[in-house]
Amino acid sequence: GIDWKDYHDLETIYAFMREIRQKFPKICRLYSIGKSAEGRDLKVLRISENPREYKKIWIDGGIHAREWISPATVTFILYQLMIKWEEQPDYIKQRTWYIMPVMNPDGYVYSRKVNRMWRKNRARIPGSKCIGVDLNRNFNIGWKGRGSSTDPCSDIYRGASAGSELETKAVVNFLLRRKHNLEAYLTFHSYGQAIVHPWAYKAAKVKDSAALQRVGQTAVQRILSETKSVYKSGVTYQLLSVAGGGSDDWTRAACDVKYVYTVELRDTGKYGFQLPPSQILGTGKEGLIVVEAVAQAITL
Ligand code: 0X9
Ligand code: ZN
Repeated sequence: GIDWKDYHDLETIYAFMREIRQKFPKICRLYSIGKSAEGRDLKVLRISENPREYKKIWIDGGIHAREWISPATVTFILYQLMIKWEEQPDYIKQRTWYIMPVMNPDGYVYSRKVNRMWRKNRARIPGSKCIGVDLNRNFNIGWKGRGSSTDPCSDIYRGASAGSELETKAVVNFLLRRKHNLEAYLTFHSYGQAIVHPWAYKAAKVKDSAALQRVGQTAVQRILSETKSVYKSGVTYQLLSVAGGGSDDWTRAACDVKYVYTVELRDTGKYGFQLPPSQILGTGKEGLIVVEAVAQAITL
């Protein structure tokens, strides 16, 4: 079974999602929102006591295969929300949660079994010997812009066209059909310890930048006092770098979501993507702090 002492296989993560649904059948719904390039299910768990009314918060992880701490953190968040569901405050309970721990299951499996440093999905690229598209360069926003590559052998290959990938399409279609009341989009990556908000594809600030910065900074402060980790918050373009085709920018623009954050989890480079399992719990807490700060900021 699952725990947060170690990283787990895709199968263990998917079994955990099924277990949660079985334990809370009245409020959970498990979707397969499509198939990956290699035919794996793309799974999303919905948790809601009132899906018609409550505001929606989306959380995803595992866009990038080698960032193992991301699915580990998202499953930790899911577990923490559910173990004390009845005692949760209204800003947690009166929400509709969509949780997708692994957006790129093929890449995750490949990173675990073959190449630890794999980043992209595992789509075959016609006319190339190289494999894989960077899903976080494949969304239809600033897609032809800077920060991505047209070379299929590059780790930041943007794909043949915007939204070309099955994984991207599945998420895009799912979110577009649910954009009503969608208030937050949180996507977990590693590493760098940063909580960033749009835009990434251009220098301009998003119209709610002040509110986004305030909530991001609240999370930064709480993390500092609870785990002593130093995170930064700011605009992606400035704090990280320019890049088109990201899931965060796309959701902001296409679904009109206010609270959009990309969270770069631990660490700051000592272990990088190969974060020791002993740091999963602490990092998971940091992810949960971000989720709680955002949920709290949204009016009921
Ligand atoms: O470059 C990325 O996709 C993310 N960093 S990572 O090291 N995990 O690959 C940052 C994503 C920030 N958002 C966008 N670039 N849209
Ligand atoms: Zn990433």
